[in-house]
Amino acid sequence: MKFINIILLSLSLLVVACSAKTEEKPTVAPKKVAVESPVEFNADSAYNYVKAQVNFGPRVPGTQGHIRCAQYLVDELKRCGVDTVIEQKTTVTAFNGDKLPINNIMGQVNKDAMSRVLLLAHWDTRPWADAEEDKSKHNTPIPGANDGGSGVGVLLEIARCLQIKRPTIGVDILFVDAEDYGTSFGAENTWCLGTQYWVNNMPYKQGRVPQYGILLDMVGGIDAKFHREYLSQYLAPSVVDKVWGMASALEYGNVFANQIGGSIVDDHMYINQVGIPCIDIIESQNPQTGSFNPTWHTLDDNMSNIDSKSLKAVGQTVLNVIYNEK
Ligand code: AHN
Ligand code: ZN
Repeated sequence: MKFINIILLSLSLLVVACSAKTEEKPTVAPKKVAVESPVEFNADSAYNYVKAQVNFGPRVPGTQGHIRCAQYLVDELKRCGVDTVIEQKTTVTAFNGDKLPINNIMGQVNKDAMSRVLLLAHWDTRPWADAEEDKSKHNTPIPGANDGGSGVGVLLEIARCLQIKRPTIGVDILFVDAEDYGTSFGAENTWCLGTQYWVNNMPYKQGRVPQYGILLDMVGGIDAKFHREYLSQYLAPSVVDKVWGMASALEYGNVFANQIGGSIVDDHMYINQVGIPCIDIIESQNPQTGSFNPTWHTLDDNMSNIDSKSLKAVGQTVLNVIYNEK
């Protein structure tokens, strides 16, 4: 041990001596520091926001859990000091004829700013665990920790951070309903019913439409990796570059993979259709499944499969993108 230490010591002295000869710079290499974050995104806080939602039970439109959670989201946005909260309530019809009472909830920060960014996530949860192998479980609602809870949890924590330090631009934090009442058999527009209603009834005053949008969907999975989702890359490449570039600068390149991923029918598709370039941060190339996170539409989508590290990487990246806008 002693001997090795002496070798290491003499080696480092040699390195110091060599570098002193070739350059005037200090011999201690400056530690590579990641981009400074104006406000620290608190992953524990985000985790607790996810847990609070899961504690309401499934947030299936028309259920008590759904009604109680809506009130919680409105109250929490207000507690975070947003300028206004808009609740957009209506009834939509699902593919199977079910009438769904829905509520799209939007909190606005700097509500009069002309320059704005839209951040969104769906807050409803799927009434069917139809990705379970055991068919007898297919009609049980999922807990929706990752699918429903995670995106909203990250956005609530971002709302809390934006109160600590106000951004220059305006930020619209939108929780869309009835994303997950769709069917794989048939038309793709059976999904994202809340967002489809929203794009046709946007509550924006003249000129206050956001310049771009970022959708967070299932961002809390264990060891989550986010590839550049295919539609996002095609429809809003500069937004993808902006977000993946920030992630890389923050040294989250291991979480935000610089590769094209699968193509997902999701809320961002409808936002793009009304001329707002919008991307989707979502796992679309999970190594176990080749697509979504393994807990997707199963009863394992619970708190034990939520990873604070994933929430942190996504939350800090998106938060810094916001602070970076002039
Ligand atoms: C489809 O399976 C067509 N879209 C999935 C979007 C989704 C469901 N995100 C969360 N749950
Ligand atoms: Zn889902």
